[in-house]
Amino acid sequence: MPGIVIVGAQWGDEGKGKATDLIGEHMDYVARFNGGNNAGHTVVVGDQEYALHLLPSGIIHPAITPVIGNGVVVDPAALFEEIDGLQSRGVDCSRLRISESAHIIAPYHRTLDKVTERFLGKHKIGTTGRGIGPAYADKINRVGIRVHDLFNVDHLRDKVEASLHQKNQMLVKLYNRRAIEVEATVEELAGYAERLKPYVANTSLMLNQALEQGKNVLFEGGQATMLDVDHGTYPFVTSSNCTAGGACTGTGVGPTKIDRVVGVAKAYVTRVGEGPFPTELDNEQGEWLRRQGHEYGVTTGRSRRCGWFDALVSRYAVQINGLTDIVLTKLDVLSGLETIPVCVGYDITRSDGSRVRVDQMPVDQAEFQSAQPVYEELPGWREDISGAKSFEEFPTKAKDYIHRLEDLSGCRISAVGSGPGRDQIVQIH
Ligand code: 2SA
Ligand code: GDP
Ligand code: MG
Repeated sequence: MPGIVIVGAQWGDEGKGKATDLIGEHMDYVARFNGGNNAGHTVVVGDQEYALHLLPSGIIHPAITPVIGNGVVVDPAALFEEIDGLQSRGVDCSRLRISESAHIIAPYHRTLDKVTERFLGKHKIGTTGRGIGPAYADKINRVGIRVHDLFNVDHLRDKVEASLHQKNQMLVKLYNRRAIEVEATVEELAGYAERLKPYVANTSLMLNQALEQGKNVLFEGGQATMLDVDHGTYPFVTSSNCTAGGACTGTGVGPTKIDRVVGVAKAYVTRVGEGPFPTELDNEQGEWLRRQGHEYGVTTGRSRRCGWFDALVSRYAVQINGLTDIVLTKLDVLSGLETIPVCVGYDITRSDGSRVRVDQMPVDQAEFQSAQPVYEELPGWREDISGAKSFEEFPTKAKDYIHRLEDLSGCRISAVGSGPGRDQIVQIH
């Protein structure tokens, strides 16, 4: 009864969509457990490229049941737009099941996301503007609206009133904006109910029963370890648990049902949005990585910040997620470099002003902000590896690079991406 979790091992966009699609081929269910339509997962099938946001990557496989778990925040407008887009390309979405307990992103969450970012000014997070943070804040504040609330209008009105009461006072008094109307919001949300209904299910029960019957379930993480609200570079994080533990709370499946945890890591590192990034290359080399790797946001189109592989980040991801395997993507992007720097330590400033060298992730964010990378230079390779079909076909220096990252991370690398295509991945173990 394999339950397999896939998580991002860095700051996102590592190629989780592709890894999920690959492993998902052998799965019966693919369940999203966190985030919402802030995610952008790319799946390339032949000459077709699919950009998925809220829908699980497994939706592309006709034999898989895609699931949106209770830990996800669902924007109904974005959901139907994505379903319509896929269906117009011949992808059947009727198998999708959505947890009745998942929280809803209401129009006011999107408004608040943008207003908050504007008011934060230089302290802004660089969010995707999809209303993710405000929707999760309401969940924690216990004034959220859940999927099943949409099916009873009186009940829904009550919830919307409770949710808007404090927000409207803030909008009017603090931000000098117009109050959000309860009735218009209720009308809009209730308007989605009929179309939503056939998709809604008790997904926790469904997944637990499936696992008991020996079916295979893949838990697909959105965003990544370093963006996790508890374990990431707080406050420059998203508002959900993107790490492996989130797979359990975000689907209602217990940890004893999880057999493997796969972390997806790029052969270098990227980040979008604000926040510290020790190996960032704010220079021509960073530009080169961005160009070679086509590093632009799938959801917002923003340029991704690029930098060298950071072994402290990957070691931390192994620890926080209990990774059993790493899938290393985009190794092809590094072809042609004379040498490749890999970060093996940080020089950080402690609160008393002293400078020390560390080889573990600092928890104190002021220390992390001060981190200067310490590099080990690994030899590069010239050959194009995009056509490699087996590990043996990789140049020796590429193999050495993989083995060194494996040693530094403390986890086996079980597959390596050699290009964006569905079959451009080489299995090692
Ligand atoms: P939010 O919108 O509240 O989740 O933003 C908070 C931080 O989380 C980051 N974040 C992401 N980082 C990488 N990829 C993401 N998905 C899209 C993609 C991003 C895009 O796949 O390319 O298109 O820009 C994603 N979603 C959230 C975000 O940048 C903030 O730092
Ligand atoms: P996700 O958010 O982790 O699913 O990743 P994204 O889809 O946002 O970004 C990863 C990008 O890298 C996509 O454009 C993928 O098509 C692409 N990609 C994935 N694996 C590889 C690889 O091994 N090599 C190359 N060149 N591109 C890859
Ligand atoms: Mg992405």
